[in-house]
Amino acid sequence: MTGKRTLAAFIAAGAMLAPAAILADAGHGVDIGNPGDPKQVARTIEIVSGDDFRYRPSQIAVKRGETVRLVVKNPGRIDHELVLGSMDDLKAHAQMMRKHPGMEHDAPNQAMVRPGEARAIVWQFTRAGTVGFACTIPGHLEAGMVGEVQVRTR
Ligand SMILES: [Cu+2]
Repeated sequence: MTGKRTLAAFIAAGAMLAPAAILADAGHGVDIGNPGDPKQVARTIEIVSGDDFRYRPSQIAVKRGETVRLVVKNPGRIDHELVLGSMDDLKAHAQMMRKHPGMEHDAPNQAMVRPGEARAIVWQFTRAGTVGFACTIPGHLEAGMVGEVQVRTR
């Protein structure tokens, strides 16, 4: 299980590794795509993060190979984020965040949005299937703050 392996690697390494290096590993076991070239963006999709621990929309569809700009907006009063990854890796990430609350991190597959902010992820989805996304701030994923990108071949 990739999620378990990621978590185990983190525990083995302790907090010595730069968080970005660990988090950049999210999605390694499952091919979720790769950071996109902003010049290749075909579409912009807005996703609103709600203080009710829901994304709107929580289900989006893209074409395989498509590069999209996901703009994550936070109109609420508490911090949120959106991390792209396999569900296993997202759950492992959330578990790590519970152990290390307040950990600052940044990687191309995630956007942290404070109240009133909007931030973009430019991503190319290269494999048909499902890519998950979640808010890994402690308690949020567990409350249902998850969504899915359906990557279609046509
Ligand atoms: Cu959240």
